[in-house]
Amino acid sequence: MTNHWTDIKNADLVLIMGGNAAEAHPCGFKWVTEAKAHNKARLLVVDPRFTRSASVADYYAPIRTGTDIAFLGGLISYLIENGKYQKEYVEHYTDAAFIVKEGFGFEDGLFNGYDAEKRTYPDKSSWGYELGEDGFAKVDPTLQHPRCVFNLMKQHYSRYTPDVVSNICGTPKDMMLKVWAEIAETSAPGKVMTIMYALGWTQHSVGAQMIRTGAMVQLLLGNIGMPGGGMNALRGHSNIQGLTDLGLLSNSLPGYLTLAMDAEQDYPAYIAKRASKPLRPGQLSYWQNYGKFHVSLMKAWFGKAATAENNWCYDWLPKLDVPGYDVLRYFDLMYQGKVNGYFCQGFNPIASFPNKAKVGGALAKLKWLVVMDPLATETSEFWRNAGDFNNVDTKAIQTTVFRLPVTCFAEEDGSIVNSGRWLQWHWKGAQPPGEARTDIAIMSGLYHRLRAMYAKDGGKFPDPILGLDWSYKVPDEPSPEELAMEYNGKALADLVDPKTNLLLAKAGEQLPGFALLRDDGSTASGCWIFSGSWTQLGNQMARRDNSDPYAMGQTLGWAWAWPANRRILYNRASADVSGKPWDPEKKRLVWWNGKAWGGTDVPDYKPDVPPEAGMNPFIMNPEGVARFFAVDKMAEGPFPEHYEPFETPIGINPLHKDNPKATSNPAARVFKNDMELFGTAKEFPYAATTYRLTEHFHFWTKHCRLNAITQPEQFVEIGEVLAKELGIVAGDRVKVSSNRGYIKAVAVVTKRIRPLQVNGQTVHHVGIPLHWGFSGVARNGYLTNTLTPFVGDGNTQTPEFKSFLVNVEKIAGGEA
Ligand SMILES: Nc1nc2c(c(=O)[nH]1)N[C@H]1C(S)=C(S)[C@@H](COP(=O)(O)OP(=O)(O)OC[C@H]3O[C@@H](n4cnc5c(=O)[nH]c(N)nc54)[C@H](O)[C@@H]3O)O[C@H]1N2
Ligand SMILES: Nc1nc2c(c(=O)[nH]1)N[C@H]1C(S)=C(S)[C@@H](COP(=O)(O)OP(=O)(O)OC[C@H]3O[C@@H](n4cnc5c(=O)[nH]c(N)nc54)[C@H](O)[C@@H]3O)O[C@H]1N2
Ligand SMILES: [Mo]
Repeated sequence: MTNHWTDIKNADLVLIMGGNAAEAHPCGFKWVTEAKAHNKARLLVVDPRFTRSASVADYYAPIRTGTDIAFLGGLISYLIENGKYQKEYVEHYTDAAFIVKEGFGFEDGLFNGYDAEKRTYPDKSSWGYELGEDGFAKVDPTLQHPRCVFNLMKQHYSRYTPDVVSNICGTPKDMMLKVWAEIAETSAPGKVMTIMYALGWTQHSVGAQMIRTGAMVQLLLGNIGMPGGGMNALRGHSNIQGLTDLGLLSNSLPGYLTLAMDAEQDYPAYIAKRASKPLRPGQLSYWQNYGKFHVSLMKAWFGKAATAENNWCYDWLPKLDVPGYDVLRYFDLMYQGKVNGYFCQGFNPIASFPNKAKVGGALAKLKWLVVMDPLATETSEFWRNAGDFNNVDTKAIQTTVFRLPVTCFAEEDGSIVNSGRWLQWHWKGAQPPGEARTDIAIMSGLYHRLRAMYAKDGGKFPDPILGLDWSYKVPDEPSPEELAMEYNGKALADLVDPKTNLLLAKAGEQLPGFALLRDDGSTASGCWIFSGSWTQLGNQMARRDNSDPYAMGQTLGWAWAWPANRRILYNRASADVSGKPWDPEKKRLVWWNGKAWGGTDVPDYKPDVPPEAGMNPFIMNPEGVARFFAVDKMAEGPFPEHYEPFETPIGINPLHKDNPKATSNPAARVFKNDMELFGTAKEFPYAATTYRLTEHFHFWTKHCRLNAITQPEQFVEIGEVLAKELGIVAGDRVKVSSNRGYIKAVAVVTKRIRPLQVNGQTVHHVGIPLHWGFSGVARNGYLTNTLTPFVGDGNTQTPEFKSFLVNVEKIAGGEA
């Protein structure tokens, strides 16, 4: 989230699109209710299904799954054509005025530089700003230049007329225009919309671009950095925000630092590439500090072994030969028989990843599998024949499975980062049962054994394991407190301010924040963005002061938010160019008081830089402003374009009928054997989408009798019109199949899913909850991911769980 849960109460308009917060985030949804009750906010929901969120909305509009870029691209055009954008904000705080290089272009659904064979854009050199001789980007503040970002964007989305968009999305035109018109009202400087989204946007082959389009709308409306505004990703698992913060993705390092590619063996070049110099005069470009964060991380990991002479152990870090080893890639490698062993920690991939047959087949090729989980998951029993639910030949599977029972979060102390980036300390609520041990104890045990083996036998590359600094008080199980202190970081030598000669921190002291981090080896910090969470004053995450002096819900004394206890990112943009809040009465967040920036939040800015200095609010970007034009950051192009899901019910992209290369995301990675497994609308005519229910949490709660009682049996949802066509009534058993397999479930026939008119045909949706499986105390069922396609988003590789094709048949003799 750019903002946070409590702040939603400050919204004038709430758009829930690409998620179902009332059901999947029922506690956080309270703040939508607050906004409605106390701020007269309106709630709009755009979803293929009339959800529990929709049931309490002021207005609901249906949309065909996978078409949000068209819906939002049309909105961008509508806002520009009708002058409904926050002009001052767009001119000063975005890249609208920046001039794009001459070679940049877009034709037949593709940007320039495409290589169809590789399915990528290897040459993105023209996806950038034109630079002047001074090295700075050229701008035209009058927005007249034909190649300024604003005009290119206007031109790009001029194709997205209401008729075109309605024809793609299936949203009736009047409903779509009603949603657009309401959203457009928040272009007034003091009026704010928040966008709440989750998997309805992320789980598509164009998911990251859907989110970008949402952010572009928010920038046009001047809603980023504002209280009650922002782009708010509602995170899933209780600590999934912490997972990304700590760099647990295969290509990241803690604090959103990035692992190097193979070609980046040269350490200074690795740092220089990430420490971008400002692209405009007077801008901060905060990533210039990259080297300080990186060296401090290396000091936390490798201690004394990391020295200036050995480039702080840079050579010890792995380098990537491909952009990332995401789960899809790894399972593909496993499926090819290229993986011997797999540690599966708190993850149930045969249930949660697409194409169960492929995931199960991959696990069967392993020599060994270790599952660390409190529960006996399907993954740990993938070899067990469970009849039609898991039809495998147990004898043919040779994988040795080790099951290590672990504690769960409620059985240990620690911190969890919520969607709003708050690190909240929690305390153990119960003793772990039986032989369960903590993840920390198991991982430490593994480390010590590996280390002993490397010390004894040598091996190919023992240095990083032998050189790791493991000076914890209890080496067999470092405490959560000690680890949290390590993330925060400490001074390794006395830190003196070079200008004033004042002592900033004594050697050994916890640091007050990341501003003190250095690249000379005198500081250590395991995750720079967490610096400030455990200072000399103690554990800031354990704070529970909810006083709110300005009644703006920022509660700076409650827990601790990264970065720097700042609650709303980019909050300098909540004030106009002169430093005054756009709405000084109801939307005051930070402002210039004549001497400094301050207010109800920690300013996301240099506190002593006056407005007239011309430093812009988006200090992490070298431009200083926010980007409509993504330069070369996105796989499929600088402006989001609508592409169909890989399994499309209409077979073509109505925007690019004559170019099949632009039907679906041209830059999404597809493995060969998966391409062949995509189905077509001829055999599988219905658009399917999968989702969760309040009563269950993924695949764990079927181990719990109470949850099993509240939602006892696997079902699928189909609309009344389709049910009638297929002769299905509520309670019948149906078979739902895709080109990868089938499931059988009870039919729920509902008015909540209506047929949509798309490109001259009727598109029906089928809704499939994901919670059932072949383990646990609930009535067994089929794994929903038997059906889903093995393809991910072009940037994140998040699977396309939300848009695929199925057929539905009534099972003979399966009458209610
Ligand atoms: N009770 C409960 N709560 C949970 C979870 C749980 O299992 N149970 N899981 C947690 C986790 S890990 C996560 S990630 C979050 C997920 O939170 P959500 O993303 O809110 O959960 P989903 O049920 O997957 O909802 C996605 C919604 O998107 C809609 N949708 C599908 N395709 C499209 C599309 O193309 N466009 C639009 N606009 N909408 C679309 C679906 O109809 C559905 O209503 O929930 C978390 N909360
Ligand atoms: N078709 C379809 N598929 C989906 C989705 C969808 O919308 N549609 N959503 C996707 C999303 S967003 C998600 S997040 C995934 C969820 O997929 P998974 O993460 O694979 O599913 P969970 O059942 O949440 O599995 C988490 C496991 O962690 C265990 N666990 C709990 N606490 C601890 C602990 O402290 N330590 C350890 N080691 N284990 C612990 C639990 O017992 C559980 O078995 O599913 C994805 N799959
Ligand atoms: Mo999730």
